[in-house]
Amino acid sequence: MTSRHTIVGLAGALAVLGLAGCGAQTSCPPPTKVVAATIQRKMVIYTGKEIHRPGWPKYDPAFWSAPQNSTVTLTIVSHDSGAAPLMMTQDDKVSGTIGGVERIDGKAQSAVDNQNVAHTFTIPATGLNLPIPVAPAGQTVTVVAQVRMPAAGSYSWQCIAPCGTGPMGMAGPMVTPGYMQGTITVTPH
Ligand SMILES: [Cu+2]
Repeated sequence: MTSRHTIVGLAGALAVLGLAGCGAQTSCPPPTKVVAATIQRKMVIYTGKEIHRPGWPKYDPAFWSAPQNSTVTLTIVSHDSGAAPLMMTQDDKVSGTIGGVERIDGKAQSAVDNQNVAHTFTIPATGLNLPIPVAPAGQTVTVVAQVRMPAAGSYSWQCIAPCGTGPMGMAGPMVTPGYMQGTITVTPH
């Protein structure tokens, strides 16, 4: 009696799981697709004063990876209190995020006043644009956005605010991988 009850109980459990009877058949449905989890990525914008670094503003890390179709909660913490207003003012708008917003110190925003932009995190190929506002002097500002990863591949990002060196602010870190540009690698799984 005890063993029969055990067998019935196991069959019931398998039926609940949708596994009963599928072992030797070829017509079973494919296993349920695993939904990609939300993963966390964090980048810090240093200006060269915080720790021992050259005096160029720098995203750290500038290179990271995430699985395709995953949702990345991207947190960008900036130490930079210097403004670098954009030449194309439409670039002060948030685009390419889930919900069309970014959270600036917890508050949902769809744009940053252009005069208050310090950097951007921009992936031209996917239309992602996150304007990063200036931080209060001696403090940080935190921007959080949810981003759906595209198909597997290599995606260049860059800051499009003229925060670099040279007469136009477009030289030095702006054209140096690892500073104001880098690469996101989207992996197949
Ligand atoms: Cu920048």
